[in-house]
Amino acid sequence: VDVFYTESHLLHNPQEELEYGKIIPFHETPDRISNAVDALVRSRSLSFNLTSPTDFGLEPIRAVHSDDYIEYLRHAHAEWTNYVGGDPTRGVTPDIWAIRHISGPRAKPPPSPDAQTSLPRSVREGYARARMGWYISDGQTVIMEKSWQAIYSAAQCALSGAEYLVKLNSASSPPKDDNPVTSLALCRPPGHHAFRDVGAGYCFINNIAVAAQHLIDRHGARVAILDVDFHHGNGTQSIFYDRSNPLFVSLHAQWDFPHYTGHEDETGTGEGEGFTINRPLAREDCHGKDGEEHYHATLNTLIHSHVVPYNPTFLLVSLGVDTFHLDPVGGLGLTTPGFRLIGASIRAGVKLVEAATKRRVPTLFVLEGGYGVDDMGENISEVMRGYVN
Ligand code: SP5
Ligand code: ZN
Repeated sequence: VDVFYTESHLLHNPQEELEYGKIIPFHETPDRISNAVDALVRSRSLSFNLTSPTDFGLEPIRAVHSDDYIEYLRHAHAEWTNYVGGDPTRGVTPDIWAIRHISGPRAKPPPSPDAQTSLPRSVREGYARARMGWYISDGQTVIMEKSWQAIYSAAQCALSGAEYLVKLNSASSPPKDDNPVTSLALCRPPGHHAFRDVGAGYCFINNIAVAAQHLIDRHGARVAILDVDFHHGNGTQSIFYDRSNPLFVSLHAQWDFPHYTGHEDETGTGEGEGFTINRPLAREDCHGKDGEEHYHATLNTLIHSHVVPYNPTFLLVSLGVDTFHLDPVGGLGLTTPGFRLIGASIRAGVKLVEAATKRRVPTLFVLEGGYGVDDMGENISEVMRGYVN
């Protein structure tokens, strides 16, 4: 399995996050990826080839995110240090947030404090404070001095994984064998809580949305996104809510972060009606052996009732392994063999689409959450093993 990965993620190194009023050690740590890479390389059951991403530039990111938001991410740390008086070693840790639906249509994105140097210092300070709460919606999504480089590179990993599948698919078309066409993007920071112009839940750029949009724009793809992270992929949902391509399907824990979305009655709007599918699971229903079976049964139903009938030409999986029963942030009762089953269920669905359409369905796995640094490598590896076997 080809894996897209870069050490640039190390540049995103917050030490602490604000969690329900307490400052705690940052969960979304560099060793998540470092340990996962070690585990993949050591894996005896499957061979993983690590590849550095290609640089596709800013354009595919701008196809999903607004220019003012991208500019903010690039300058946030300098604004924090220069105007807010923030501790540069702690990084931008917002504790004010624009509640946009309350602020209403009169609320405006605050301008950059660097744009108008003739304004009084106090006004520019005000802009900088307002901006951190406008563009970031919680205190976990911390921006360090060099975070942008990691954020940008993570999106390039997802794009590279997608582009690699396009190449592989056209090289082997029509396919003679039954070999899976798949790749894995080890993105850090993750992406599925990132909106068009708001970051949240450790996410800044929505890596999977950028890859999906690129496949649609450049390759005329019909994309299905299956999100199996513990948390609802609210950013991805929001970006594509009024569209019929991509399809967005999410299976997640009920009433946990991001707290307000992911209910079954969120099904899309306008042209997108019916192309967003949510299945929230109660945590109590997912513990123990029966619980794990319940999880897999629900996942299978989603794949067979929604992903397969959509006949996607590409499948993108938001792969969070924070559903692992020992995960310190999530935890939905899944065991390591359960991750292998997730991969196998996805592959079974893909094979049905391939049989119906006589075309391969290249499948890109994009890493989202997973915080149990000792286990996540093995769990990721098991998903891939389940998929390719
Ligand atoms: C990409 C992703 O998985 N983002 C998730 C962000 C969730 N942040 C966690 C918030 C609070 C978690 N507290 C867990 C403590 C349980 N002991
Ligand atoms: Zn998650």
